[in-house]
Amino acid sequence: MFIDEIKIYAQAGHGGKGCVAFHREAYITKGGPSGGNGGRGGSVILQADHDLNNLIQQYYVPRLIAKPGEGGMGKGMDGHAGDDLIIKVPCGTLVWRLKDTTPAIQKKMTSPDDVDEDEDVEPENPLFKTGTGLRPVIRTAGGIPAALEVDLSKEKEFDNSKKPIEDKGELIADLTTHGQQFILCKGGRGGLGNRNFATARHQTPRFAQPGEPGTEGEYLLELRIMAEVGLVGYPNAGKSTLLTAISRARPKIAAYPFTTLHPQIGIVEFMPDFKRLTVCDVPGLIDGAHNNVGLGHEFLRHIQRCKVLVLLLDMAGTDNRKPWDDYKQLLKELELYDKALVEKPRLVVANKMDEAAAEKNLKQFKTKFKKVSVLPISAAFDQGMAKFRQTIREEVEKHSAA
Ligand SMILES: Nc1nc2c(ncn2[C@@H]2O[C@H](COP(=O)(O)OP(=O)(O)OP(=O)(O)O)[C@@H](O)[C@H]2O)c(=O)[nH]1
Ligand SMILES: [Mg+2]
Repeated sequence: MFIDEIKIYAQAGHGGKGCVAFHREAYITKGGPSGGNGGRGGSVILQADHDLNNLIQQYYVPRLIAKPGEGGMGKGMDGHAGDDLIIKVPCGTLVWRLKDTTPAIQKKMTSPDDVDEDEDVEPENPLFKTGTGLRPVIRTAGGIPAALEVDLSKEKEFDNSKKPIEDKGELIADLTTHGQQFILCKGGRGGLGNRNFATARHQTPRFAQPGEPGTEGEYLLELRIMAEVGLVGYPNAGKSTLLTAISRARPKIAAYPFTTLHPQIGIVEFMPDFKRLTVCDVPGLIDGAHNNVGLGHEFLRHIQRCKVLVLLLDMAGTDNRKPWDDYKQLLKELELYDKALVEKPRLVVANKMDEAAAEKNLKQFKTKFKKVSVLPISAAFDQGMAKFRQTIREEVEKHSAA
């Protein structure tokens, strides 16, 4: 299964709560407060990894929940921090924030300027504030709940259905290079223990801070493969055959449409300078792909990052189609998906030139599109491969420099 778009829920760990304790030791009277601090909660971190090629892990584990921090303890012992949850995603993953479900109290604490001062609403669970900051303090006695209570019955059920997501929300990260990390949800701070609140006038503070909640939210991970060259064409045009001819990728090749069901990447190596180019073969497009006909045009997202597009035409017209109609239709489908795709530098390649009808069709094609330069090849018979490799390299270099 190839997953290139997945909705996930992530939640960072809650900070551990501070401890209320007093030092107790023989012959030491009034030992003073000794409650340790709570540990910070673990964060949810996304890390780009070039060994992965799709988001299948997140399909099976769509809830990413980091560990909470441990509470503080007596004798001045601080709690352990919660472990960060590091999730590996393929290079080329975009992260969209669908919905921010960070608790209102935490937002209020982190951005005090945004708080509307006129608003005089009594909070549901009253919390005391310390003089040193805006962080709440709970008393261990007095009947005030230690943390905000969450009514689970009001929570919407987590839905990870395959419905297309119309509103992608806000783009918050683009993980492109191997090892790049992004903190998706930050763990909450641990609360301070009561020994932090001892003053000359108040030597026995019987309160400590609760930990802060970590941030949480629903996110959309979208993979857009990082390839320099994208192969676009009708089914059976020979895209997979071409990829096989120029690289060591071995996608399935067969004489029926939609042999390739998901994008395939091949690496083309150039000697003697060991230059490498990545080429992406996307499933075939047909008329009306933008209306989800065939495999639809959702796979086109994988060529959005390509520097150069190769429009591969079946010049022999083996499926009783005309190459010039294919060319026009392909451009139309690209434009309907994203206008930026037709503005990308492109190379028109005529495949199956070994077939009898191809030569005649190519002549006709050239008379119809005088300005379009066409590169004739025969991928199955390795004809024109050296020229094709050289051309894509030149094009990529030309457009990388710019
Ligand atoms: N005669 C001839 N046949 C070719 C050539 N290139 C590919 N073919 C044939 O065309 C058919 C389709 O090739 P594929 O490479 O699977 O085509 P594709 O564009 O990847 O097709 P989809 O994956 O379905 O989109 C196969 O039967 C190939 O053998 C060529 O240069 N000459
Ligand atoms: Mg194919």
